Amino acid sequence: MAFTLPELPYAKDALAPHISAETLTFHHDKHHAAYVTKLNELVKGTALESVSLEEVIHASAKDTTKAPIFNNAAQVWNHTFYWHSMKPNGGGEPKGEIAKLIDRDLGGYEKFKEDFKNAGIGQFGSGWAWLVMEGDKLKITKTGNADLPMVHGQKPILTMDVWEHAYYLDYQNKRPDYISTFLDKLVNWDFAEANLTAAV
Ligand code: MN3
Repeated sequence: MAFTLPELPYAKDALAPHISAETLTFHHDKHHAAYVTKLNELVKGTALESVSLEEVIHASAKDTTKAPIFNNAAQVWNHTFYWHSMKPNGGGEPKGEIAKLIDRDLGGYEKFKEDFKNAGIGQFGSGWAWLVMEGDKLKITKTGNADLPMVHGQKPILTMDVWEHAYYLDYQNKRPDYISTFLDKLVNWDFAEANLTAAV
């Protein structure tokens, strides 16, 4: 069965003015869709055609001859996770267990914001900033290109796309402004809380 492009969990204009409908249209309908199309081309007629997306990612991560499969499969997964990491009227300080772990492991919300922002800014070129569980600790991390926590023994809680295509139409070269807006207006802490519950 072919891999399919999941629908966005909200309308294209639902994150405006912070992320425009134009950005989401290009990002979901063109970029995310292209990764799905390419992945299906690459696995067609192979054993990876009939396994789950996660299995494709794990199988191809360890095999450098399968780098194109890994890159496209991981980007399909990353984007789906990213859409859910945002919501209309999101952002701001979290509540619940995630807030307790941010206090316990990351030095509190203000320190988390500073460090998460720096992870996004400090990712040279394309990639992702993440909140993950590593063992029983909450951690901020970043990955290059398509790389993702699941192949490093970490459980993803939240992600932010820092590829230029995620923000260029709305913020041009100002990646720090996009990141601040992500944190203040868009983060879906309910999604993070659900992922935390599943991870522990
Ligand atoms: Mn992207």
